[in-house]
Amino acid sequence: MEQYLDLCKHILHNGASKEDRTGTGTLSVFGHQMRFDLAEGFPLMTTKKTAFRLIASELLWFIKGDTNVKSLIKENNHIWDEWAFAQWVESAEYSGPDMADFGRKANTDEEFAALYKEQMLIFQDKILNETGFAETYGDLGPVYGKQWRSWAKTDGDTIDQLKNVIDSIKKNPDSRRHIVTAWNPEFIEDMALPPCHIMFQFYVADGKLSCQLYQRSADVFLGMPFNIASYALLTHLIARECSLAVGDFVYTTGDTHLYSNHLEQVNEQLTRSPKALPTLVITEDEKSIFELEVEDIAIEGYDPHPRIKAPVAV
Ligand code: DHF
Ligand code: TMP
Repeated sequence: MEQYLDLCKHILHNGASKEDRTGTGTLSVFGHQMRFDLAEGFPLMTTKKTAFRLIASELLWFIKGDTNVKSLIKENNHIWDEWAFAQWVESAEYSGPDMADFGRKANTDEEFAALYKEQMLIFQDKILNETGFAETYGDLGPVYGKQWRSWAKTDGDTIDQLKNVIDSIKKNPDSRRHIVTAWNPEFIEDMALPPCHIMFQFYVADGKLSCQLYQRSADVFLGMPFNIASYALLTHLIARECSLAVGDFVYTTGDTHLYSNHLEQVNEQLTRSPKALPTLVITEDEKSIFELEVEDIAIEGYDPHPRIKAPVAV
């Protein structure tokens, strides 16, 4: 994971100051690539404790074609809550205290942060318990799961890109067309957040499966550790499905940024030395990639440095 620490240093030294949609401000570079040999270990951050359970449960949520935060919240995974909450507090039906600009204000105004926490708890409770609520406000729109599993065709039919790519890897491993794309221009405006990890391609050589991801926008401190581990896990799961060994995960990013309120945390992380990488264990032999549950997937030998908290820009 030296590559990750090198990228952080590179951005700190060479990043351009850029304003951004969230009003937080970033240091940013454009166009970057890393490569992880998955046979050398599972690339989960060791210089900062990273919640593998959340990464696995989010990936399985994509794989199942789900786009509603209800199932994530049921698994005690709250990484997508803010973007569903935004839909609720901006709706005509919401009548609580004004939550405009809640993402930024919750990080800067303590009094507001308490109000926000209270509304978020009410929201989570409604998602889990109020009939019909999650259907309206928990759905993030046609995001990853929808595009991966049921991309809408003009004739009304749908395309299962994930099933198709598995079939094509099995039938024609040398193909140069093993592609899945989440960027569907027709539906971008209906999504709670336009996809960040946009397109991935598989490649087979010497009995090994490699994967390259293009990510248009990368929050290097918070999102990137999740994205690296998520696509490493996806590559393992697809390789298992196709009876192949794992090769490289090639990670290409566009706007690659450190938020201005993550700099102290990054500097803390840079004082730490990477440790041995953990290994991935799938405890279930019979289930296909479409049937696996989060309990079937574990990480062994993970002994990271402690967690470093940072606010997420909404
Ligand atoms: N927006 C921004 N600005 N950055 C993101 O990384 C991001 N990621 C999204 C949606 N929108 C985003 C989806 N993935 C966290 C990690 C990944 C993620 C969303 C949130 C996160 O907050 N991680 C924290 C807390 C995890 C926990 O609850 O334990 C972390 O410390 O890793
Ligand atoms: P943007 O849509 O304005 O680019 O904002 C999205 C932010 O979320 C940006 O900081 C990148 C970050 N992000 C990740 O880094 N990884 C992810 O998987 C997701 C969903 C978002």
